[in-house]
Amino acid sequence: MKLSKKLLSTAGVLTLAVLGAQPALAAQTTAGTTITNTVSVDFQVGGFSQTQQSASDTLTVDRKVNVTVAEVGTTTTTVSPGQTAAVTTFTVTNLSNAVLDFALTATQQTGGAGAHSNTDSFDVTNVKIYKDANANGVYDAGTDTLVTYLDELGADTGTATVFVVADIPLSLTTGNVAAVTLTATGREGGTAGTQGIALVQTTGANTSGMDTVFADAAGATDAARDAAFSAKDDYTISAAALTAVKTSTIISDPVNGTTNAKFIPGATLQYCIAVTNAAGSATATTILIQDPLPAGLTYDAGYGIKINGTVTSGVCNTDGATGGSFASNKVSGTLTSVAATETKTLLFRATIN
Ligand SMILES: [Ca+2]
Ligand SMILES: [Ca+2]
Ligand SMILES: [Ca+2]
Ligand SMILES: [Ca+2]
Repeated sequence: MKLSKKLLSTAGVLTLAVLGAQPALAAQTTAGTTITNTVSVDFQVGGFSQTQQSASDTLTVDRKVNVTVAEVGTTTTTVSPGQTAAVTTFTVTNLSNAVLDFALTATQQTGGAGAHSNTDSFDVTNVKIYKDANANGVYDAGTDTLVTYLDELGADTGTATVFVVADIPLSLTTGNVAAVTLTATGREGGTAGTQGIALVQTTGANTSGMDTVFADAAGATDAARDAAFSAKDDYTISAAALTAVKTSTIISDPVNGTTNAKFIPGATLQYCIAVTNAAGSATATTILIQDPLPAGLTYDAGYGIKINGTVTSGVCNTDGATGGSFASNKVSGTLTSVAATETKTLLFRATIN
């Protein structure tokens, strides 16, 4: 703070008027601003006005560095095993009274608390950070910008939306969690288009120039007053857990007909492949079933293939729709979808040679 003062005459009657006083402002005064405060003193001697006296004080507003990072939304990002470009979203807000750059890092952890009362159990891969270039709050591949820092984020609540985008490995089961932490670290604004150098806090006494004070709080993994702030979000796996059961049932034979039929040559039997998805699972879709017909059997083309049928008390119903195909001695069919706890079937018939 720079002080310049003039001693005032004390004779006579003093009338004080503060000139240039500012009302309280909601917005923070920009760092580096000089504030000059001038006082004037009018007085009389023997009833005659004397020469006005004045004094002024000039100070330089110092730089308060403050930043927050917050997860957008309040829930985990639900993902499928093998999903690519899975997105978690954050906002970075510059609460400083200066335009600053913010270095961005996305880190993972091994175990420990995630962001939503859960526990980290795997790592995502191919982690990248994007800025929401078109400011629509949604990650747009090819439009939003791959970044390592936010350039020239405006003073006094300048904000940017940042996406952490990652791939999800296969072979993960429902409920697995990968936590990610986004950290934004304030840096000098430098020039536009270039990341500024690290900020240095002014140690010791106030100086006449623009000092720097770190005023940020402690976030998820950073400390208070370190020019950084961090927040967690996480990915949670919702996987399908399919099991298949294959059964054969005798329908008829050429001697007994349908009563007490046996697996003798010429007998017709029915195969049922029942696919079940476990409770709590994601719905599985486009479930391709392929069943090569073994030697000794002839496919019953007259009966055909029934798909998306049901099972009652462990017994396959013949309620599926005609579909699927038989080619190269192989039965194939695609079940549209199997939701959690649901069972659907593919059913066909063959005769014993
Ligand atoms: Ca992890
Ligand atoms: Ca966008
Ligand atoms: Ca910059
Ligand atoms: Ca901090």
